[in-house]
Amino acid sequence: MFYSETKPFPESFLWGASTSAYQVEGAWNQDGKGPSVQDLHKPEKFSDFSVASDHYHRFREDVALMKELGLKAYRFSISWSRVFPKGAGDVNPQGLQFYRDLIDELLAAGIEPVVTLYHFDLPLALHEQGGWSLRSTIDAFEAYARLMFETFRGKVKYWLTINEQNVMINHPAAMYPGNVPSQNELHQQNHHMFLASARAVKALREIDPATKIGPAPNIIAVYPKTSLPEDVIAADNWEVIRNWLYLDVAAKGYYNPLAAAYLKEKGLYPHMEEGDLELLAENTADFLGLNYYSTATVSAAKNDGHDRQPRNGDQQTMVGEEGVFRAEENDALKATEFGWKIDPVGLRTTLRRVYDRYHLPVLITENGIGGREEIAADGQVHDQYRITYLTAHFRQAQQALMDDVDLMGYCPWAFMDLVSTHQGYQKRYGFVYVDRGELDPGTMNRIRKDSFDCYHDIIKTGGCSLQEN
Ligand code: BGP
Repeated sequence: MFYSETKPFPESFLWGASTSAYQVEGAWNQDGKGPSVQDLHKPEKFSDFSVASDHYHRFREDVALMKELGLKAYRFSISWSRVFPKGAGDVNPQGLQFYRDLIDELLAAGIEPVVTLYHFDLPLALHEQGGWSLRSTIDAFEAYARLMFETFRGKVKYWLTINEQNVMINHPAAMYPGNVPSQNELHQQNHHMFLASARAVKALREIDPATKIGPAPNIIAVYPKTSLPEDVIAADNWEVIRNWLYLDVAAKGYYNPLAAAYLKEKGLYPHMEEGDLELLAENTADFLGLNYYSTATVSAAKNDGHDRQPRNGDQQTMVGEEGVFRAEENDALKATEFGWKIDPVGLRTTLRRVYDRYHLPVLITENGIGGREEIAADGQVHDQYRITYLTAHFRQAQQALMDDVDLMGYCPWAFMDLVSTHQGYQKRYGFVYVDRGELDPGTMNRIRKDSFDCYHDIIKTGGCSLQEN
């Protein structure tokens, strides 16, 4: 649909940027921090998370750059094991102080903190006891969330519960170095994470009722490969299993019936205790965060032993499931150098589908493009490909606003270069370049990329500069 005139972004729009604790902070064992599951990763060719972008020591310089960029919001996560080194029990005062200082620095710079409680970095001590397979981890999460809500009452207005719970269930390898749980166990863990989020929502309503909270799953529109009705229904099925299972619990407070039918058919429906469904029903989200990078294209399963392909996928490279769907290439779309399909219109489609289902405000908590980059001879970093990617996506977000989607804001991934989940610093995402090598920490100097200036202009003009280029 074409509109005769482009409407501006609202004044209150949260122009933001994202990071997560373990990918950016470093200082993995300093000032009393306990290890998380991510600290077990020791890749030979890629950076681990021990130093990362050294944000822990340089956060004031980084916040000054955020202010210069013009950010209205900064979405980051708290490292649970920096605050509770063993996940539960004793609090690490220095860990808590780091987040007090960071949040105060942001507020002094006029930047709204949007804080994720848990972004892939379960405290190792909890993991070793059984992690999300145990209901005691729900109690630990609630205690952690309560402390955060009490500590930052009146300062943080937007909380996110769990980052990409659906990715942790569908692509679990990155969360469980060396030992991926069975499908049954994963879906039991999934249920426990739903309960943990609902307990956090309940706690926030008691502690700081004016503050808003929501989930941050990875949500993408799923397309049928052809107009064959069998392909269309396969796309519907996969969209329900991958997306709506997660958002229905968070937003509506119940298991999607089709997703439940799938889980029962596969023998994966979780064990529930009395009161679980009531807890979910009574504690739903105020808004929906979503991470969007790409779309998926699928065709009907043949149930012939070959539906599961390709064998290895990541969060954006779908792997088929026997008897459910086949993953397909979308030949209409170009891909990033890491193979993720680029689909700005898919962002508009995704936002419309989400808003149509839930009628809740939506915040884009991640979206961006990763690529190999280096400092040019002129000492600058020229990332025109990121400018092209982001401006195309911003324009589609604006179209979604015109479609009447209640879009609160947009936090591209990432504010600065950080360790990617699979490719270290070979895959960079930031507006700010971090001068470090893959294994060599380098100078850690921060360099504004060309996309920094472009995003600065977009924010400054409230999106008007998007019409100019
Ligand atoms: C999301 C994660 C982020 C981030 C991003 C880019 O799934 O929430 O933590 O890593 O994807 O992914 P990658 O680092 O694999 O390129």
